[in-house]
Amino acid sequence: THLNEILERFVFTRQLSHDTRTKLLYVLGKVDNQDCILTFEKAHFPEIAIPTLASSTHQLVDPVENNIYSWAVASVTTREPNTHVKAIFPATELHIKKYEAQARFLVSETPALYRNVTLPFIESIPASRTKWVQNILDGTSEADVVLYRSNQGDQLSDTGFVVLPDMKWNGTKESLYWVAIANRSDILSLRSINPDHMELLLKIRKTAHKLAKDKFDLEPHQLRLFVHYQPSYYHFHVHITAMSFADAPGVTAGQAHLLDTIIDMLRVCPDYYQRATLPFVVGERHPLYLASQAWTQQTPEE
Ligand code: M7G
Repeated sequence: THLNEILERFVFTRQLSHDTRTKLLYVLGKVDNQDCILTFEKAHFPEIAIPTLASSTHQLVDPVENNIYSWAVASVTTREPNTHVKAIFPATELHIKKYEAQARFLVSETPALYRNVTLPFIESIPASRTKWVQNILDGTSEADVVLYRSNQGDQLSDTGFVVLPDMKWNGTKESLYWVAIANRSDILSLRSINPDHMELLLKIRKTAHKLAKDKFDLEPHQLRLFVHYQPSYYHFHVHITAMSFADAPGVTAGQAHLLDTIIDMLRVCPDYYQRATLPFVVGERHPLYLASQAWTQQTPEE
């Protein structure tokens, strides 16, 4: 279903979350009786509209004046698009739980908790959840925006990957947000990472650095490359962001693991990610939070 049809048929149910600082709103509704999540995010001012913003400003509400200072809330109507709109349709229960406002907690995942709780959870996720990844890899979707695709040789070996704009990217240099997706689907997450993957990680890092330099003149030290633990999608990928996007969603401690650290960790301790206790931030509604709580309570400490 195309986005415009979804928008036409969308029937509002309720608001899931609204970050009034980042102006990011998630709403739940129905389209043809199936769940649909819409995201509305205020866009930055387009460069071209800036010189005429004053004359595009109307309907001042609650104006205040004090000496040389004055302010109000207004409606600024430019002809340029001003809102990023996204849809997830049909949305699953897991999507709804992900975007719903909720308390976040930190779970310490021991290897035993991983084996007993996280891995069964990952295995219970239907393959259809990463259909979008397969579509990118086989060129069915987003092929026109792909920034890099490994050559044939790499694609056939285990070191192939694709780099493309992340769905979260607004297109600016300051908020650069790309994603590198491995061709192979046997690396579930950071937990699976071992020295066999070194070549892939090094190639991703090198390629990300080169692309950012070529496209935006960004140096390696102006980039933050990281891997989420837990990710939302258990098909290995690396987030490529500009350092200037300091509060990018998901750069927080307890979620983002720097690619540099991962590469270095493999050198220092090859089986680190299999042996480590890995912390992760999780929402209270996430199945992993509930399952890990239950498991920890019924398992005596070693
Ligand atoms: P993650 O760490 O698994 O989950 O990263 P997160 O969403 O909690 O960060 C997946 C990344 O892929 C995120 O940065 C998403 O914004 C991005 N992403 C998700 N989808 C469904 C798509 C998509 O269809 N296309 C593109 N280009 N990026 C996506």
